[in-house]
Amino acid sequence: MASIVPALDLEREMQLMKLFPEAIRLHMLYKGTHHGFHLTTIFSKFDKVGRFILLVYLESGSVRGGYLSKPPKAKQEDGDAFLFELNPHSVSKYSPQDCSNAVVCRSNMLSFGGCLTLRHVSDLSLDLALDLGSDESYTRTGWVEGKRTAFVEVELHRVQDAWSVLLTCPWRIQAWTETDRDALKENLVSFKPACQSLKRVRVLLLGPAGSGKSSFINSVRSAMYGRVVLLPNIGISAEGFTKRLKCYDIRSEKGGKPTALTLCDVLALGDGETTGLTLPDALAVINGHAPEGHKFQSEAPIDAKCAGYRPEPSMNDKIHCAVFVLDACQVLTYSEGQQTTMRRFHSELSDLDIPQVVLLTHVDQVCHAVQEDVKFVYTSRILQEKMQKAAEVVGLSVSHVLPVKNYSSELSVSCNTDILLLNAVHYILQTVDDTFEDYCPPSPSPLSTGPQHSTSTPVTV
Ligand SMILES: Nc1nc2c(ncn2[C@@H]2O[C@H](COP(=O)(O)OP(=O)(O)O)[C@@H](O)[C@H]2O)c(=O)[nH]1
Ligand SMILES: [Mg+2]
Repeated sequence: MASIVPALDLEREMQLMKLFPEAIRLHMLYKGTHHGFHLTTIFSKFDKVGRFILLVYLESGSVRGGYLSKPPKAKQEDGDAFLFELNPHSVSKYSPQDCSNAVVCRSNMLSFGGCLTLRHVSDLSLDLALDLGSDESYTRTGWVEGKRTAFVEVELHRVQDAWSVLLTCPWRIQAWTETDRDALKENLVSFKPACQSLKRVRVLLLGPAGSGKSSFINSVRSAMYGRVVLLPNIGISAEGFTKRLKCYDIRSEKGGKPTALTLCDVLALGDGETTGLTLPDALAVINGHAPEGHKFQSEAPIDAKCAGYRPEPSMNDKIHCAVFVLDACQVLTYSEGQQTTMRRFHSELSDLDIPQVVLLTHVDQVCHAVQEDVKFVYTSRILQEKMQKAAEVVGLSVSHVLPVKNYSSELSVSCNTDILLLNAVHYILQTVDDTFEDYCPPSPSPLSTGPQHSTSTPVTV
């Protein structure tokens, strides 16, 4: 089933979730265009126990459906059943008025009163007909489509308790208190690279368009400032919004002293070698040749002729860590071209001994428990699976994958979101220190050996 994707878009899935008082998760059991439009096949997909949702996608674009609180049987009442209708920006729920008629199951039909009926027919190419109506069995649906309403898809989903997707013990240990957040902030403020010759740590964010690179920069700033920072660098376009090399200092607070961390945003990675950031341009940035503000152009690769080109960059002009930013919603569907590009970058950067990590964003959009509270990242089975896949996409081990939720729609910061973001930063800085230790003499100050944790427990990877 893994490769069969429900036709339900995220907006409608969220609408559906809201019909339940508790957090739920859907697991698809049947999809008409994949399994065939036969009533017997639908019946065979019901488990012996459990709750279910039947979805019918009408040709008109509306989605109608019914909820069954138990598997359908010839004679039984289902007082918890309900019908629903999902349309762009509106959702309606209809409760049963006659429980004995709420769900009716016969060998040739499955019906929710007289309002939604799937019938076996032999005169249609699909073997399945849909009748929609309105009667006394449910509160007034107002459905007027009538017999043989045209539909494009039918799906059956098992309804699961969202919490059952959680492990009993987290697989990484993380503390989630305000004290821990403050300690992580303080770690960043007081951080000095262990390598004496390094003034600042310059981190390059690499990833497909829309993966959340620019949002991460804003989110780390937000965590430091204690309020959501909105910069005009976020946007949705196929090839990405950022076209220039732009480096952002991370300050301890608004107008405060810059910390030793600089996050660099570049053109998004493309699909294959012909679009997006090219490997030679990325290497020019990593090796410190490209000036701040350089505009990437496929027809004009970075070379000595570029304005501001640094022929002999110092160690402080270079990039000290590459972060691959991947979207948890997309991680299973990145194209072969995108995956090849990322693995190629990973392999080239490994040859240069550049430390690399993977930042997995959008974690709030793949697991309802995590959406509720990001502290469930390390107990969510879904997230664990996505992190493994993210590691595979780039070619790194899971221990290098850091889940984060960027601030995207909220107007104020939250403690646990800050902790994930700052922990990612902490891990990146630690990785840089570990790598550069082999190249430079350590700085003499005892405070410079990386973040000082008093009460917080950094993520154990
Ligand atoms: N829900 C959610 N949305 C995100 C997250 N990160 C980024 N976004 C949204 O994804 C879109 C693309 O993000 P952006 O930072 O511009 O991607 P970039 O092209 O990699 O720089 C924007 O609408 C962001 O608000 C995240 O962690 N969770
Ligand atoms: Mg961007």
